[in-house]
Amino acid sequence: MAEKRNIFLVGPMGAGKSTIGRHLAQQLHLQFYDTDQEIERRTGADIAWVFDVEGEAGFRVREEGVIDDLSQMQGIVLATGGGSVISKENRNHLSARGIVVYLETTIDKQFARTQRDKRRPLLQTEEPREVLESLAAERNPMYAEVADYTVKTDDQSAKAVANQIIELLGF
Ligand code: SKM
Repeated sequence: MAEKRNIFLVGPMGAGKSTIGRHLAQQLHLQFYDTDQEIERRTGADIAWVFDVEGEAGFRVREEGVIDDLSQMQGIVLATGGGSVISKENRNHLSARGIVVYLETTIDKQFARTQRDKRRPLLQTEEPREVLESLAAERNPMYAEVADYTVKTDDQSAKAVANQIIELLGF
């Protein structure tokens, strides 16, 4: 049987990776995974707990393990955590094992979509917008570096973005 290709979605918190990923997987009859959800499933605790107890460093170790395992599968759509790209090992695995799509968005949209979301311990601060801006400055070049394709998610529905990706990739 021909090898089934993977689609890996990268981008910041609030870019719509999980929602768009679900649409993509459904339309292409691929399996959908989300690294944050997989970390929670394996740990039996939520992301906030992992950050509290193990710190960000502990969370990143778990994230690397999950990305290494899931990216070795075939025929999946994977929504990666917003900080996955800071690890060179993650970037290498993603580029080598699938097609990487960067979902680009504005700070305004990110801010609106991440308010009250408890899976974002980095944003539990007085100044979440400033945090989003500084993460963007650090990480946007890394999303761009690892990406095979870049798609803007601002003005379209998740379904429309998924359709755009399908067309772009020629799936
Ligand atoms: O992986 C989670 C976690 O809250 C950290 C994060 C980040 O560093 O941008 C994004 C989320 O998807």
